[in-house]
Amino acid sequence: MSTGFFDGIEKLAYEGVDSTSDLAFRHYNPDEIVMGKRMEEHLRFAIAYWHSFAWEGGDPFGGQTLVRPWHPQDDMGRAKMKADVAFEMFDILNAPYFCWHDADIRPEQGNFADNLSTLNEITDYIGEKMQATGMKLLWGTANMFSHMRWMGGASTNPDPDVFAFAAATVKGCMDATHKLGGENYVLWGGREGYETLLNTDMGQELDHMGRFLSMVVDYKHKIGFKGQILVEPKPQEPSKHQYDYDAATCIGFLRKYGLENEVKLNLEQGHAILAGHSFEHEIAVAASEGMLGSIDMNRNDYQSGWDTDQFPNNVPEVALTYYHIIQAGGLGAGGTNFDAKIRRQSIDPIDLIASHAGGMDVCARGFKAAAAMVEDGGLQKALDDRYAGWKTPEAEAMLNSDLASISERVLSDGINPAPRSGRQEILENYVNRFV
Ligand code: XLS
Ligand code: NI
Ligand code: NI
Repeated sequence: MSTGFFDGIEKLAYEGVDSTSDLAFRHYNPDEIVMGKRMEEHLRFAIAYWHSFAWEGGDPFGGQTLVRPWHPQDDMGRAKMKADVAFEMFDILNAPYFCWHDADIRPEQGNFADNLSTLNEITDYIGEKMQATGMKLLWGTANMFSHMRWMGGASTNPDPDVFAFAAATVKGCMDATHKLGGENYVLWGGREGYETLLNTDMGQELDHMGRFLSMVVDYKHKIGFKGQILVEPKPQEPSKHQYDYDAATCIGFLRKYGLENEVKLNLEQGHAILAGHSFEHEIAVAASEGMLGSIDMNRNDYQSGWDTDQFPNNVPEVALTYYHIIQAGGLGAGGTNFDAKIRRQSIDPIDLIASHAGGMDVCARGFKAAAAMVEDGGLQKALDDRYAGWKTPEAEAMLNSDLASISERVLSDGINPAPRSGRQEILENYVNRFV
């Protein structure tokens, strides 16, 4: 029985590029075969529960603007209604996956035992809905940043009782994710960092965070969870400085604590921008280490400098993102999670649907452009050409040589490198042919 929340909105269909409907796909056609596989299986779209169903429209200067029948979110009955509406939206959008934090799906109880029992109850309820619909869980995670108990950090909190509460919380969320067949478990540390070094022992906090993550990995093996464990880099916001600053920082952290073969990265477009990188930079860093796990797709406002979590709207940027993902072997067990929210003035149910439909279309269009570039091979050819010198026996041998021998060879052969064009503009023009 429908909740009626989306009354008047039909399940979206692929109508092709000429469609003028606000509620149709022009580019996302799940069954279309691209590079030998259905588009749905390449993109693995997921809907983030928090932005669409838990966020009430507040910003740092004002409170709630979104008025929903499942508000106030402090009651189990209304949490179930929220789940009913969420599954109606998943169906309308024809999205195969979703993601949650514990705090998105169950009401906060103020103590661990009740938080756990409500989480178990609501995930049983959600599990039945997954069974009935075929909907899948891309990842679960714990919200260890909103409630005041986390204000000084979760695993990095100076208070060991908060560390304990965090460990118990993550155990409960991992159990629930495992129960629902989740394909990944994510840790993003919004409060794992500091507001001021004046009150922070960074070395001790990093050691605690490393130990905590090792316990997460141990527990994954203990319960036989087959999904990936992912950490999500972000440089700041809400903390002034977050320890999981960017992909390179996270990789260094994982290596330091011996977790590089156990944990991969969930990379987010807006977080890359906050860290002063492009999204493809972060993907290339992770891919070069074999640590690309999944992506959170969104965009930031380039003028405001905040993590605005808007829906992606820039096909050329998205095309380069997927180009690097395809080059890295695809998303694997990861997916494209819309960690994106409507604006606080977008108060109607239709805004929730149109925003996701547009985001899915932008991704599909960028993905198809990326696939066409990969199939054409122009960028790869230019790359092969640029590095061709390294295929010669002398060049290969040099990497196992030493400075003195190399110096002798430079003198005896009179080596004097000839400058070569980097061809950047030609390559940019090339990309523009596809996007
Ligand atoms: C916040 C993060 C968050 C994570 C999950 O900026 O993106 O939404 O994806 O905790
Ligand atoms: Ni984010
Ligand atoms: Ni995210």
